[in-house]
Amino acid sequence: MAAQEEFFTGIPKIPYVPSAGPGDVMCFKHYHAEEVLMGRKMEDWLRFSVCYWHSFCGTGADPFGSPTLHRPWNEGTPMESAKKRLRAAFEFFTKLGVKYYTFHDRDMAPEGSTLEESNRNLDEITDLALQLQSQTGIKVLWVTCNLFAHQRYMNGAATNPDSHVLAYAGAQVKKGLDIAKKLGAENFVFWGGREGFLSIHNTDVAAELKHMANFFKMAVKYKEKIGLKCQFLIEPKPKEPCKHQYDYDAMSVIGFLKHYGLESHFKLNIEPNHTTLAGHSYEHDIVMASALGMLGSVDSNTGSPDLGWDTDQFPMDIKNTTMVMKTIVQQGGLQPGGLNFDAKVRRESTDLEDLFIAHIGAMDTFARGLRNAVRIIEDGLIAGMVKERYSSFSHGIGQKVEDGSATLEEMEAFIKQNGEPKVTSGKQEKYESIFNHYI
Ligand code: XUL
Ligand code: CO
Repeated sequence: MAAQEEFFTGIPKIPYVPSAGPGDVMCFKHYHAEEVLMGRKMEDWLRFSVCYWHSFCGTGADPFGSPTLHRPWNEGTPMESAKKRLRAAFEFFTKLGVKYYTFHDRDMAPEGSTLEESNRNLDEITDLALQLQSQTGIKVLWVTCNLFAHQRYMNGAATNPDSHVLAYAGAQVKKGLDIAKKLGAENFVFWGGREGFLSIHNTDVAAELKHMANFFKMAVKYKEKIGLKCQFLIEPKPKEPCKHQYDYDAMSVIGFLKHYGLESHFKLNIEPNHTTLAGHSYEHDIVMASALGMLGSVDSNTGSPDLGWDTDQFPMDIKNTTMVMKTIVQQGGLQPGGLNFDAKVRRESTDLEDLFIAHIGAMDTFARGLRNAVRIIEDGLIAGMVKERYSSFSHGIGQKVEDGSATLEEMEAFIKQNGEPKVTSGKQEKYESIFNHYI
């Protein structure tokens, strides 16, 4: 057999070199896959994943400018380049040492002129994906269906006012679930980019929400029918491309799921750049989803908080990753979810090696976050202070509130007996100073 074409020539498997200097950006200085922290390998805490759409389909085009990223795999017919892209992607995953990848159906294989043709394309390309997976041991973290790019979806997919369009989306998701089963995907994501509205005047919100819930119920039913054992995830985002998206943020999605009785079938895939677009702090939705037992996976990227749009940058802020990893370690990990780099190199970062530099930098940032989080948790100082802050709920009237047996009459009797509570400092700056000690 002829040797396969190499796309990232001159780049070896990325090594771990903790002593490397500041200018050495093609090695890990903090991420050491095999090292065990709190009883688990770093790679199992972090479960890194590379996304297909930005890293292998991204062109660098923006609304004001043409493509800047000219990749060697974009050659030949759409099907030929889909195969080259897949081989390039697996070379990249292997050299980077990342065990998971994510993709949309339409970035893996080109859309045909009919559903049947699109499905045939997907069958052919995923045959090759399956072969490359078994050769390398690389796995699918999640699959998703692109229900937003084609013009048929301009008024929504599951929330489209035309049931014909909704049916198309259903047919597409059916195939997406089959592909997820074929490739052994560990999760399946729904991101509702066009599930929302541009104008409230032409929108029946109650009908659309009900249709979306029924759409999810169909997906749950089909998943069970084919015996697909993966976690369903919804990815919140407040806006862009719609003016308002129904899956606004973690709490809106959890409320939606509970309202329609879907909460046991789904968890959340939180993307911090979406969280900041919703006006929250970076870690907000990760903390909220985790607190309610609904954090399933993370699209680990960042925005520029001074911009109002989704820039999908690689996460390079150690304070942010420390807060995220603290939450993840405290909930016992993300499995079967992971940290998926839904991030793109800037359109000005045009070298092929920039793809490596970006991922390595972000992986090291998360590795530092993990190391910091482990020290915070093992020291127990902050946890002890928080425990003390809530200690009044472990006995007496507080305990009755805790276990749900207290009444308002008891509250009144307690106050008549004990009078005004004393003022207790929240000690915010003390917590912030202690947190900074670990960074
Ligand atoms: C869009 C976004 C998507 C989803 C998958 O903002 O984050 O790439 O992650 O469709
Ligand atoms: Co995302």
